[in-house]
Amino acid sequence: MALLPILYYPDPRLHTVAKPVQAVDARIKKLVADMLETMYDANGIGLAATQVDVHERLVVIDISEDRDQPLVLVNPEITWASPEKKLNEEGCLSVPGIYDGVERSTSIKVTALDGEGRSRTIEAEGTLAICIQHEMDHLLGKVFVEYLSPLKRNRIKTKMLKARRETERA
Ligand code: K1U
Ligand code: ZN
Repeated sequence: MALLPILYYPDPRLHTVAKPVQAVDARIKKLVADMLETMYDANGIGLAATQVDVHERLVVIDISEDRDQPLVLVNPEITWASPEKKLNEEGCLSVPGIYDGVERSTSIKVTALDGEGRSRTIEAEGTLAICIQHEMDHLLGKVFVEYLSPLKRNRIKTKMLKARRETERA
């Protein structure tokens, strides 16, 4: 297994629209293992392939306290989203240190393949529903800061670019 480098906002590659995974083969299984290792190492509850510069429809999630219940979604599609929405605080491994409110459906239904290529239907609510919607936005090239006001987004962009320059100088 290997740790994969995570792209940081405002990297333009984060805005790439992912293509469907053609087959859950050895390459995808290795990518899943590497993405899980990368997500656990970064203390995240989710990671989309987009964030590691792979533009295929694949996400990994683990919202369990003991970090032992990985969920792999290949070619996920939301088939139903509740009209009821709620504002929740979100973070993102591609925008470290920034947390802000995003309105999301409180419950969703999702179809996907699992890490073995088997068909699955998932009914999610609470943190899992929020996380799936956040990760599926990544697959569409959308980062959560795009839900915020242009003023907030520009401040975040400036902060991230400054942090990157300081890291590069160190
Ligand atoms: O996609 C990502 O960047 C992962 C992201 C998922 C996410 C967190 C919170 C709300 C929606 C989606 C993270 O894991 S950021 C890490 C983090 O801030 C966090 C970790 C554990 C619980 C809650 C937040
Ligand atoms: Zn994210």
